[in-house]
Amino acid sequence: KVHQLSFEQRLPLIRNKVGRRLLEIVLKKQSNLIVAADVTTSQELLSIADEVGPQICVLKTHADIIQDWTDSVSEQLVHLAKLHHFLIFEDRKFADIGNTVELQLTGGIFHIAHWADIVNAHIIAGPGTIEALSRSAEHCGVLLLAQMSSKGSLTVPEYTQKALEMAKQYEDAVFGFISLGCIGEPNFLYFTPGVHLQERGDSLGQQYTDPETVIAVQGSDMAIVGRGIIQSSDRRKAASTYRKACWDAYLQRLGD
Ligand code: BMP
Repeated sequence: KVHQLSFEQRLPLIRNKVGRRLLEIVLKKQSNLIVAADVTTSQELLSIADEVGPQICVLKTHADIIQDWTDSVSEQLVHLAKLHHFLIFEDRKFADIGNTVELQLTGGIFHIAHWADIVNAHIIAGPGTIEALSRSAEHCGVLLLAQMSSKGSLTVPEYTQKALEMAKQYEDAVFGFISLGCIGEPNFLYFTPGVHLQERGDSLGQQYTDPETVIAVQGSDMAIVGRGIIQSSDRRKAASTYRKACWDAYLQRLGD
């Protein structure tokens, strides 16, 4: 299933406020590129945010791999997000019972709820996980993991279908999915990791696809690129190359 509606046409179909704000940014910057800033120091994280910021719609973080995380890191990140007009997606993959998830979202040393625009969750524990996240849906949008890019992933078609059903029950909070392409209706957005222009995979089961296949053929909306950009010697240039490849693939899909 591949949608040919434009982002302009889909914007009013999206119930969650953050999802709509994301599409406004996507349209304004002509960018459906998300960078996965998988680095281990706050200095690297902030310099990546500054370097690739102008090219991206979302910066995806893993706060728990930053060795020197403090509240000041998130404050600086939010500052850069405002400066370059991108949203922050903390890829925490919540998967516990609702009560624990609520504590994980607000507490600890990361205080994710204070700074993340987007968070995600596995559906394995049932709707309580999403219920906990949806209580902060005023400021935060939620993505559900419906499929994964890694080899041997257990997300069989029935599982993916369950993710869709759960999303429909929480449409005020859930505005999209982590999936390998379009798996449902145009009122949700589809985010795909495992995107690389050169490599086919890594030694730990990651499987890569190119932007054109993911967006134009498989019908995904947003490409999530980590090492393809992060490990480049010129990150600005790499981000610009990927932004164009992802946007051209989106235009190609509309034109097909
Ligand atoms: P890379 O492009 O360097 O392989 O990084 C991919 C990023 O996307 C990582 O941050 C990883 O946590 C995330 N990711 C993934 O690769 N596959 C999934 O199915 C879900 C993910 O969140």
